[in-house]
Amino acid sequence: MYQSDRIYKAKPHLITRSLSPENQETPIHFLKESETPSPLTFRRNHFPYPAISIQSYFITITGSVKTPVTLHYNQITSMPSRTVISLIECSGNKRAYFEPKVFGEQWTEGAISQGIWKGVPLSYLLSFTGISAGAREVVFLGKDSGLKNKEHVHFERSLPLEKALDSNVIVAWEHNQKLLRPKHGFPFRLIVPGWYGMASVKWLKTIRVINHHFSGPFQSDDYVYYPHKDQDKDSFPVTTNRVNSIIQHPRDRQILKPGVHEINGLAWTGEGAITSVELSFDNGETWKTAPLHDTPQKYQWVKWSYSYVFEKNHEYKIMVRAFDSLGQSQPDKAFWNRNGYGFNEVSQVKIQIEK
Ligand SMILES: Nc1nc2c(c(=O)[nH]1)N[C@H]1C(S)=C(S)[C@@H](COP(=O)(O)O)O[C@H]1N2
Ligand SMILES: [Mo]
Repeated sequence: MYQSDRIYKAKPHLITRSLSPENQETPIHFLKESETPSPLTFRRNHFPYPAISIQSYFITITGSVKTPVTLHYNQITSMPSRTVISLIECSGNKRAYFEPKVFGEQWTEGAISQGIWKGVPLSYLLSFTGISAGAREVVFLGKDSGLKNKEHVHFERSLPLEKALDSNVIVAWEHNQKLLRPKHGFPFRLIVPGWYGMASVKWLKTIRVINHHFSGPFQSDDYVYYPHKDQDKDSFPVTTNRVNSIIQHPRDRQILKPGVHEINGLAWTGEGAITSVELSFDNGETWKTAPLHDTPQKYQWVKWSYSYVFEKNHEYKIMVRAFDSLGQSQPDKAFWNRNGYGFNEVSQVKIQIEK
């Protein structure tokens, strides 16, 4: 290291995909912390940021409930809280790697971050209103809105009642022990551990219990797996995160010196927990188990690493696949779908070793 590197210290920045609405990736290869700092947490928005006034901020709980309620900011933040450490991954993460290519934000590997979220369990909020017989889903409306298919709509999504009542689903107002930042949903956002990011509705305004199936544009057009290019048959909704991994070091196409190098990265899944991570140096013929750094926790990524001796004047392909407790693993070939969700093909980097 040159002396001046210490003075002009380089820091990671977000990787920009678009500015309005703001869509930026986390520089995930350069992060060592298990909680992504707020400024480096990825940002995924469908509309411009909404204007928020805290004095007049209420959340309304309505629909198929016994007693509808309107709760002020201060009422909610003084409720019994719970802290959940959870990653959030956009279902479009790694979309850029689909073949054939698909339309949409061309995320590489950084539409994922992990944080400490504090808030009140949604089930506690719903205990105030009670739930009417026949209730099926809970709909969450965000304050942000704009034009979609020529109609003015809010970002709005539903959860099946059973998932909504899971004690890990919270209405959060803190991220990494600080007040939630405006870009991540201040004053309140839903956190739905185990589901792809679209479920974690930001700038939460209205909670509506319904006795039928919700079908808004962000529920029934977007965030649906369409396996065929030209027809909608066999479609099904995007819900839980697929088992997945990333190689943080070495980076793809990096040139390294001969000798021992540590290969490291992250592995995660939706429901269930990571059970093992395997690496292959021979195009998938044989696999070696990589030690995990911690006992895998539900809803959190786990770090893994593996040391290997690399010979001079050689090219290597390093492949990585994770397994989870539900018996799922990363496939050799991604499940192609028209809108490009849930890419979790076996991870790989190619590296070159100097002469
Ligand atoms: N109100 C609202 N909530 C939203 C979105 C949005 O555009 N509006 N985007 C969703 C999607 S697709 C993702 S991946 C996550 C991203 O959360 P972040 O920007 O805090 O990282 O928020 C979700 N919640
Ligand atoms: Mo997303």
